[in-house]
Amino acid sequence: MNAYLERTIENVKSKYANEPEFVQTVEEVLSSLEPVIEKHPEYENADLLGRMVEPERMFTFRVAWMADDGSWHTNTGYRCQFNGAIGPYKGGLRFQKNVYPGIIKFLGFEQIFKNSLTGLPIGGGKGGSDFDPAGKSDAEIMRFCQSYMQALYRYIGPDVDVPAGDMGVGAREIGYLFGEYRRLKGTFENGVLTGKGFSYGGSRIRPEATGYGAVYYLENVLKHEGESIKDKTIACAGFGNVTWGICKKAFQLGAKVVTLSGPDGYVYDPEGVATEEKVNYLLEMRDSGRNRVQDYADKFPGTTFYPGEKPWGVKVDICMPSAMQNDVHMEHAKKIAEAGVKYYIEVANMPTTNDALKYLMDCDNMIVAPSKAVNAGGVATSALEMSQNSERLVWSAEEVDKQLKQIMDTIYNMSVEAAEEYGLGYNLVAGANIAGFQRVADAMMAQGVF
Ligand code: 2IT
Repeated sequence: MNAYLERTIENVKSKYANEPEFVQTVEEVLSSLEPVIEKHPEYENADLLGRMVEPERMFTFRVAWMADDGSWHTNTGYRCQFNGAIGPYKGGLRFQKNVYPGIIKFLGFEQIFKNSLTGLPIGGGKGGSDFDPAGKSDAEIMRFCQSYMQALYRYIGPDVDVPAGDMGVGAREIGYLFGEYRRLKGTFENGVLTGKGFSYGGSRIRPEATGYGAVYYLENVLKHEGESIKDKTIACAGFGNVTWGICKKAFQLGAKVVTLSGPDGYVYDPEGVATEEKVNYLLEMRDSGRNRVQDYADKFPGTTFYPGEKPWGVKVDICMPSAMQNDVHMEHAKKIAEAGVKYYIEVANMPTTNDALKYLMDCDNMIVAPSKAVNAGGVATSALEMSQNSERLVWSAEEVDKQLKQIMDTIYNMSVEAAEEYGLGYNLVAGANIAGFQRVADAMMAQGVF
């Protein structure tokens, strides 16, 4: 391997041994970049890679909040402003018990390249808290969000850093966060957050965008193989916002999502999540806060619940891991290959361990697409929301959807072309890393060393 590349990876490995998710994404991205680094020896002198793996700024803050019983609790808030070379920092907030710097930094690092791939002017950032939303009342969520924003508001803004949702942060939380920002600043700067409700500056299609975008990307992959999405079976994981969007679009296009998963196991629905009632039920499941996928099997006859198991190994045409990081390990990858799956389309951020991803990419007849390209429709539509906010305009659903589709087609084409340019053949994983990297690298080189 290129010595500079290898040294950068080794430095991150030894420095951040206690942040394995961050090390994992750095290894995955950087190891794709060998031909680019070989072609650009000037990067080493400017320590471009060393700077790229170091966040421009990252901070923690105290978030104290009162529970309904009057007791006080304290959590850690995070924001990582990873790379601002091509635009204001942009990326979601994740509220989940397991959040720690390694999770925020892996998500932030992925976000840099994903945002770059959209072709829009957005830098990479991520934030969140180790707050556990499970079982919290609406009033508790509101007080937590208000306290969180009291600590964060000075450091964000429509031209500075624009947070959005991620796991545990949906339209409700964004509403409370925005209300507190507006109250503190005394200005209506709705471009400071995306994923807002439609009544105060949210974009049409933003809730659906990540799932829709993933399906638009998938259609490009299928087209390359001379196939169409109609009648295809898809294994999804999770049942949250992203999986809901995939189910909705797949249903519209005549494909069937036959599995969903949760912390309790997975469900198999041979008829697919392919009625309006079923698609809408996913929203109910999410809003119930029960975090149980078994509820789906209990509600719809003819479906089976497999407690404690994952859907990897079910015979389908397409796997779309859309739940969370490191959901698919080597043992699952082998089962996916054995089941004769032809398309492995990552959707969640880093859903595959690095060894499992390499295994799947090396399988004959398996096409692998990386999440940072496939799920970029979400943040791309956030950038469209920012555009509408700054222009004080509202675009129709058709207009946003049309732009989303165009962006996904462009991301796919740019990835294909970048891999080909460096002699890597049809490699969507390396292509996305290279295309995403190149734009940020050019901007950083142009702006001087800091
Ligand atoms: O992972 C992601 O891209 C997101 N959670 C969405 C970020 C955004 O700013 O819309």
